[in-house]
Amino acid sequence: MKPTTLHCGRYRLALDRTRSRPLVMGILNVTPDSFSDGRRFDSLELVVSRAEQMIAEGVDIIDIGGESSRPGVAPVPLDEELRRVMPVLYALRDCGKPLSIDTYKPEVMREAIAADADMINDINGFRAPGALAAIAESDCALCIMHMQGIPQSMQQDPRYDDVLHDVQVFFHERLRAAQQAGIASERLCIDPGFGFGKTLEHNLILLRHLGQLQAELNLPLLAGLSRKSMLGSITGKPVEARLAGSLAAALAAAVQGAQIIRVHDVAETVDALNVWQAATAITT
Ligand code: 9MG
Repeated sequence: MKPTTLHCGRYRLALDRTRSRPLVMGILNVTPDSFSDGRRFDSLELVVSRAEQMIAEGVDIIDIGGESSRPGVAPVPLDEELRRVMPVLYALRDCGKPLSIDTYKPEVMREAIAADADMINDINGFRAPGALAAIAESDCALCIMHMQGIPQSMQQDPRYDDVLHDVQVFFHERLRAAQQAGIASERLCIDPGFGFGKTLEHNLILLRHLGQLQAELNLPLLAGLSRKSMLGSITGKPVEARLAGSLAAALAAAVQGAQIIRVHDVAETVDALNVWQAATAITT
């Protein structure tokens, strides 16, 4: 039996494929390269209006991130990440959609939860000392992502004995740690971390076996493939021309059982998933 609900802070998210399409998590970047002029006040207005647009387009969760995790990008200091993320979280607090914070820093997690964040999306799988303790007492959801290495160097010759097995072992260990920290399994979802310390072949093995991963761990599965370089490797297209590849990847993940899809292009992904859902819905 697949999990049918995710306990997500102020929300209970239905994940039942017989009733609804996979959920769409919209990416809301709050990094200087998201803006042309770098002015903070205008930036906040721009970010909030992008969030409003995503809501109008049917987004189910908004993922706010103040640090780029692209390969090779330098880390952002704690105070700068807080300066980027917290005003956006305050501004969107009552927007009616669950708010996820994309961070691996326990201090950001604590501040975000105090400001009503509903989910923490951690590319580091809550491995930083104090990360699980920072969120244990709250009722936010956790997205535990697999990453080999660190963003600065993770794409330099990633290797596995058996990528599927190694990722499964990672999740078993993280789930044990979460359980020991007193975190209920209803709050957890997992993500294989496409592109995070993985070659194209590793990514494709994981994508083809997502269903197996989901069945083995019996937790909601989140997949992030939107505009990623693996799609560029397959299509030969630059990042700004990867919409069709991103939609195909979203559908491939949905077919394999992903229940949450993290994307830049919300309207197009919602349409694609709605059509897929209508065409394949289990009605009995
Ligand atoms: C922050 N971030 C960038 N890519 C991601 C992915 O694939 N999954 C999750 N959970 N977060 C991501």
